[in-house]
Amino acid sequence: MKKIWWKENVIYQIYPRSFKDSNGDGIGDLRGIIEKLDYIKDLGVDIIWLGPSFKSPNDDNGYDISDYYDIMDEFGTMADFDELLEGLHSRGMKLLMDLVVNHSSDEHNWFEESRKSKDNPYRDYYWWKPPAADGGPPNNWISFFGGSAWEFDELTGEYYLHLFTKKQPDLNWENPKVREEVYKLMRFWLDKGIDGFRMDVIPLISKRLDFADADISNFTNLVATTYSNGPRVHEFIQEMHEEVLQHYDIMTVGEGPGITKDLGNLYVGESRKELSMIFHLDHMFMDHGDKGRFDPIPFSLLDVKRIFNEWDEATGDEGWVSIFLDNHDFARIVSRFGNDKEYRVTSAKMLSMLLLTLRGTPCIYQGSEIGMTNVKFDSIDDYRDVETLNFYKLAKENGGDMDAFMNAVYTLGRDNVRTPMQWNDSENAGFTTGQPWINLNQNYPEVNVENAIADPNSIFYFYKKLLAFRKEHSTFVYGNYKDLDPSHEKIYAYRRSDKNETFIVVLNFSSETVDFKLPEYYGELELCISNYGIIDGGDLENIKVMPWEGRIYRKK
Ligand code: TEU
Ligand code: CA
Repeated sequence: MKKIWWKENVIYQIYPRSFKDSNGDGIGDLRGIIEKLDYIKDLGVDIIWLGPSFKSPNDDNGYDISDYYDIMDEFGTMADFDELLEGLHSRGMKLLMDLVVNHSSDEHNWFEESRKSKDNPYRDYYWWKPPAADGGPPNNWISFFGGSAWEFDELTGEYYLHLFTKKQPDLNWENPKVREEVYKLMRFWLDKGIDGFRMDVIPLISKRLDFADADISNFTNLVATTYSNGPRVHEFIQEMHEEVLQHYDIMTVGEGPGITKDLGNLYVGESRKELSMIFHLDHMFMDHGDKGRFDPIPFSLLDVKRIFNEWDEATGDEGWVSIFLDNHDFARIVSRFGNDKEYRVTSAKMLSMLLLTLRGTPCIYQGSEIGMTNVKFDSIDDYRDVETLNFYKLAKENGGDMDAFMNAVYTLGRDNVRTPMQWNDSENAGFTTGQPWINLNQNYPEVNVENAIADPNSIFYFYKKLLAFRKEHSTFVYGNYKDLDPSHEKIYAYRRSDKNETFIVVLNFSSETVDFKLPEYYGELELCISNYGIIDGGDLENIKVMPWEGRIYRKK
């Protein structure tokens, strides 16, 4: 297995719109991030993944780009960007930018040209199809954000494809001119000195050219079988590697909706010359029912363990993944996997032990380090996420159970992770002096950075300690992984070991005290870390694992 910096580092994801507002317009911006660089550095992370900050009408909060060569007005200027990059590099940190090239904004000049006429030179930058015989959309594909994946355009009497909102037309990667445009914009940012890209929905860029109707009965399967892993996806990414990626000392992480574990190493295998790693999403989609996110189904710890075990097995030494438990698209880590009520602090700390000791490059989402939780706004009018609002409208139109729908929004909606970062207990948690673009979580007087820094037992200092511990022991990076009790319904116990050291991690995912006995006895063990403090020593015969307790033992 190759040893390299992006396997050893830890990523911290910033959603710029919600991180820190520096000019009082209620919207986070790059200068706000610059103000907080010392805070980020002090936590002990290495790489910042910066959410899309290019010019955008913000139909999908920056994932709809209208100019790839300039900074979004709300976020500041190119000079601000250059100062942010310099501020990170001078602190020994790196910057990943968010490459969103499966689609652009409909306000990009490429699309404005493309829609003008059928023979416009930009027509084939996108996917245009005539109406079906019945005058309707060319096929039955549905958007991630509800409704048809096709939008009719009067002027030329054809439909265009958009797997996301109708303001996010899919780019046609079959067109070599499109690919050249993408490589050119990638070089522009890489030549400014950025350290790599997070690649938005990269497995979707190659379309199945028959555009045949698909089985749309289960959305997760539809993504895996019809939208993702298309016939030329590896050819395109290998060409990108050949044309751009191989010429820079950078890392790339592909967001992989639809990439199943058997296909993972085709994207990240060392010999593949494609991507450094991927975010697989199986543990994010596991509670999505047939109709997707707002049709939730229960999940258990056994599901989580099975997914991580199968992915670790499939990735092996040939590939690499990034480990994450939340991001700007999925519910808060402590609310979804922990207990954000009476065990918020304890379970948030326990979850950080999972996030930072599994095999892969960990990615911490802003606010996880202070235990920020899901939110429940009073009215749908308080919600901002286009996905939530689109599906709300559809549910209403179809006479859906709106209480059930709102419960799904409270547990799985994306605005849960987009409420402003909570800096202190002043108005708007110190995020803005203006009217925030989205309401805050009202627990900010208690849950905020200032309180965390003042409290030696805070989640923040636990993350900081764990990050340092991980840096001291390369076994957590390069060591192998083995689940020690896959069938246990409350305990997640695994081993990380290599020729240097052996660590045993024991995590209790329940509110009960659990009597636990390690199936494979390891003799003398030293208890290095527990979120309950160091309460006992090595004998693992019948330990009592407290509610939401996490323990890391080291073999003496
Ligand atoms: O997300 C696409 C994706 O597959 C999942 O994150 C999820 O399906 C999505 O949130 C819809 O439920 C990426 C970005 O992370 C997301 O913020 C964008 O909305 C989307 O692509 C389109 O660019
Ligand atoms: Ca601002």
